[in-house]
Amino acid sequence: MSSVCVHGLGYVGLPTAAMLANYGHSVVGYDVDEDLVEDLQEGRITVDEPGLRAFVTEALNSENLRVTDEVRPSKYHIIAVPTPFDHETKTADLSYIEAAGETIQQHLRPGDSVLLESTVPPGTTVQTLQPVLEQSGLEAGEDFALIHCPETVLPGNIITELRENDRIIGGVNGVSTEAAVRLYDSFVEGDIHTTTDATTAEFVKLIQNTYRDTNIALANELARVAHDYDIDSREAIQLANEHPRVELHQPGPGVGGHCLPIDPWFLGQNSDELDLISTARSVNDSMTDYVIELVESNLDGLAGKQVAILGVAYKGNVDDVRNSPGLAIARQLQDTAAEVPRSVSPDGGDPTVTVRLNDPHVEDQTLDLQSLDNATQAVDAVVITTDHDAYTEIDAERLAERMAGDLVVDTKAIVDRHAWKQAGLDVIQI
Ligand code: SAJ
Repeated sequence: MSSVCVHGLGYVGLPTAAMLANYGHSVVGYDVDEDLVEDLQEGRITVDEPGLRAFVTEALNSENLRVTDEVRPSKYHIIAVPTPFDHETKTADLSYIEAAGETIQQHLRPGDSVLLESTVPPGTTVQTLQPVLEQSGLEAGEDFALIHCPETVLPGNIITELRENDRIIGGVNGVSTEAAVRLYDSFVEGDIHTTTDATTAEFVKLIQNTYRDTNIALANELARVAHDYDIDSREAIQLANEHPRVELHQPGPGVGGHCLPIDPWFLGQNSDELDLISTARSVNDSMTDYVIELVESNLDGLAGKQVAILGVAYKGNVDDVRNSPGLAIARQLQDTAAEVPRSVSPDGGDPTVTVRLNDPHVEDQTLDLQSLDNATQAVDAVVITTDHDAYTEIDAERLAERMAGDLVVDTKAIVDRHAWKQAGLDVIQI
């Protein structure tokens, strides 16, 4: 069993720290956010991730996990800090990684290992992190091990995936790779794949998310084409996927979260070759416009209309609103309405669109979230933007009675279209 210091206690670092602690390692969880440290020290775990609260509590109670605002010398340092992306310049902010490296180098000893788990542009481990760590006077690969080991956990299923997913381990040399394998082998039940090139490991992580983003873009484009032929895109995709070498993803209102909409751009940090990849990004980003066009054309204009958006989380059954398609649609609807000149609004009346938001998983004081009943009362249209399980249980007849209009745009195709039509609703699915 080893001593481990996990730097960054977010949605990857915290479960990783708890996992290692629950497998008997002596773990220090460190974060620069003093409020977060205090919350965790007092057992408050605020992330809405299935099973996480009990899992972290178990680790804290065992005393194998201690949360501190001080770094300790440790055999392993794992970095799981954010790498924010600037959409204007299309560059990643690596300052959190540099800061973590700066802290670690002050405690680094010969024989220690430093593992970077954060998602980064290719080359970051060697070009950005290594020089900072070597300020310690120690040499990467010689005196200490340096490894990129990308996290691959799916929000909503983190604890299971942390244990069961395969891992890619890319050390800067063989000795580094072996040191990391020893640690991950203690809890990973999936296969561990190794490469002795950290940059390859960084690249692999990015192309996994790029594959998914590009595949979803194809599904989104096909859904729009299918709509023009009056075909059910989901049925067509399901049938196409019966072929042993076809695996199309599902269309929707766009791609949200903090990985798929961003990671493909990391590939472009030092390459001009992103052609299909950037087009796929544009296709996915344009889905919010497409949803609005569907609402607008089926309501004969937006001016003066009331629209309920069901789902501001970026995907089903999570509470995370980062790059949420639902929120983007809500904001765009309001902006579109603001641009409608008064002269073209029907009867010269109020040109603004009233947008109401509902989400059973999200608690966000900055958003005016309403109960399902309030959000849908007297609206002209309902747009379902997130595949929360709760939305599959909506009573269509009660909804139809509450709404003023009858339009439902179900961007995730989660409701029973035929039953909802029988309840008097006009359901359009993407
Ligand atoms: N989505 C679709 N159609 C699909 C699947 C997803 O429109 O068929 C949308 C979702 O609704 C959501 C977005 O894509 O808005 C992203 O959701 P996701 O479930 O595909 O992925 P994330 O961002 O929650 O997690 C991804 C995962 N990557 C892969 O599956 C390759 C996860 O394993 C990574 O660990 C995570 O990114 C990460 O941290 O990089």
